[in-house]
Amino acid sequence: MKFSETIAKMKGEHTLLLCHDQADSDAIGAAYALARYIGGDVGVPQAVATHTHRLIEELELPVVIAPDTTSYLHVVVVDAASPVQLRESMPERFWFVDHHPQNDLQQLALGGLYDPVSSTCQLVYRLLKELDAPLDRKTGLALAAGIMTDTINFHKGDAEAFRTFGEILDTCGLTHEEIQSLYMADERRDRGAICQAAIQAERHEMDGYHVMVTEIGSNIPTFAARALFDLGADVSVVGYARGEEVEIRMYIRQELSIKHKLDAAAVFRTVDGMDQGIVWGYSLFAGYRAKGDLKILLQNIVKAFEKRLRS
Ligand SMILES: [Mn+2]
Repeated sequence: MKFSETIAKMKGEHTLLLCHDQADSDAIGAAYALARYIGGDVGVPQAVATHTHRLIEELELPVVIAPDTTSYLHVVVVDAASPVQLRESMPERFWFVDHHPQNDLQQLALGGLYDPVSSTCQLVYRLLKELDAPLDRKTGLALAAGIMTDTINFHKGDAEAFRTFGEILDTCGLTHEEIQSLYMADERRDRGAICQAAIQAERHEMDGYHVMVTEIGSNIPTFAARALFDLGADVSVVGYARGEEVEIRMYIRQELSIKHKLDAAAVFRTVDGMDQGIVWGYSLFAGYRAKGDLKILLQNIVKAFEKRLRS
């Protein structure tokens, strides 16, 4: 049976659309669109990512924190690649939709849709199209937002991602600017913090590549890392510390990642001192969260790149 038919059967039944922890827009967008069609709840294990708050507000979406997965007839996990990302909310029986290059959930799932494309949202769009489901404005906004996030604002992406984004704009009467405005740090204070982080950034040149490292005073390291990346960094690393809590985000340019066989998440896992926290991400982006000393961790990240790019 096609997974779209499975989805169709869930319609009207008590269903949970479960995102990975620190759900990003691709997860929330996919979950929202499916929830809208099926009529279910959207949940996350602990929290959603800061950059997704605006989208959630726009969608007026109630997100269930730490949902009781056993109380649902069906659980569909979206945009998650491994059980670790589901924490205590790891369901016993679940379906899944995902696009990550590696996925350790699929062998545990009842079934689902797996295709290592650019975003989960484009897979959900495929499903809804197969079902001839109507695409309202909010569903379009949700899916387009997810595609924008996972293509890193169209810095990368397969043909389907671009095509789907265009189709959504067309069908739902949306504009690129409307989707983009969900991600602009529209608070003047946040933009100031990003500018300040950029000014203070250290730039290391290694094998002709620009490795930029900085700290930011607001808890928006992902935005800042993306801003440095857009500025021209081949590797952008931004850390944020509040007391002992440390957040670090990193983007790596694809060309560099291929040339030096670098996987952002794998790099983080091997940096000195970073075994203490949680690492997530994939080849071109990684996130890190833990208690620790930010300055030392950032120095160790630089050292890790020195070792890899200069050898
Ligand atoms: Mn994704």
